[in-house]
Amino acid sequence: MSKQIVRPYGDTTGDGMVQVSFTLPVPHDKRAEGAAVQLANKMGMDPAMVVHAKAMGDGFTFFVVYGRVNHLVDLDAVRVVERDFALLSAKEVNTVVKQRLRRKLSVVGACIGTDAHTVGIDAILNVKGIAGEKGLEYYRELKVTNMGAQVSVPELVETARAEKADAVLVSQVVTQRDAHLHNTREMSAAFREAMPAGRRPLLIVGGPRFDESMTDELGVDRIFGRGTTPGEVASYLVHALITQRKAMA
Ligand code: B12
Repeated sequence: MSKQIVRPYGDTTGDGMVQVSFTLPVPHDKRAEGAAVQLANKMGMDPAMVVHAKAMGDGFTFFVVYGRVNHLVDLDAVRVVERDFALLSAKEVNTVVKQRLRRKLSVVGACIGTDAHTVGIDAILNVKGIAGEKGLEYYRELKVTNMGAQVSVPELVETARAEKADAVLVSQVVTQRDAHLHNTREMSAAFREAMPAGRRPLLIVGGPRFDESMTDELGVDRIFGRGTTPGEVASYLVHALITQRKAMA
């Protein structure tokens, strides 16, 4: 297979033009714009042009800078987590759960720590769903317990136990000081401590700023990023809890 090298595209194919945005802790004036260009130059953009600058409260300026980079992208060196399970319809999910599990599959979801961003987990769990897909509550063979926002890890473990959860779905949107990583590690450690291996529910986290390749590091079974749809999650549950488990047994 031939190596595939590409460059960014702005006005003409392969011209190397990119656009970046950032904020500097300086009031908006000419010097601030010069500072933005200096940073862009140091990032490898040359020439670099400030195309947008706006004061953001006292002493801060937001910039959009457009410029050329000389870096090449090697498509053969790209490493991503590909979907390794079949996408099933809601009907197919219900059929597999009913025929193979012979009981409802129990799912417990929450936003943990101080995180109150429930829109993402609600999109996955609530009937209304997202992107034209209904959420997991719509699936007849799934039993969903949505604990909502700011749930503590002990509360989550307790509810997972009470609901005999097959899977625990945790959302983390706030990433300040790596809160999403700390909270996820705390959660996975708590489940490992509270439940013996083999009895612990499948641990799934999701949120827009997770690196999907960090499952081992965070002690979870799967990470879902931005743009996830309920159908992908339901299909993964069937794959991990029923299809794959049966194949391994
Ligand atoms: C709406 C919103 C709020 C609402 C939340 C309301 C609610 N009930 O959720 C309110 C106003 C309360 C809020 C508050 C705050 N917010 Co806010 N908020 C947002 C905003 C505008 C949209 C988030 C959203 O709803 N996205 C839509 C959903 C559908 O997308 P999603 O969360 O990515 O979910 C999808 C995937 O990620 C994935 N997914 C997510 N979770 C899960 C879980 C599982 C198990 C799975 C499988 C998949 C999955 O599937 C979902 C569907 O595709 C973002 C900015 C932005 N445009 O993203 C800021 C943002 C997230 N907020 C931010 C901040 C800083 C705050 C505050 C700290 C502000 C403050 N100083 O008070 C507070 C924190 C409150 C708290 N304690 O958590 C920052 C976070 C920055 C960071 N690096 O962490 C952002 C990025 C804004 C910004 N640019 O600064 N916020």
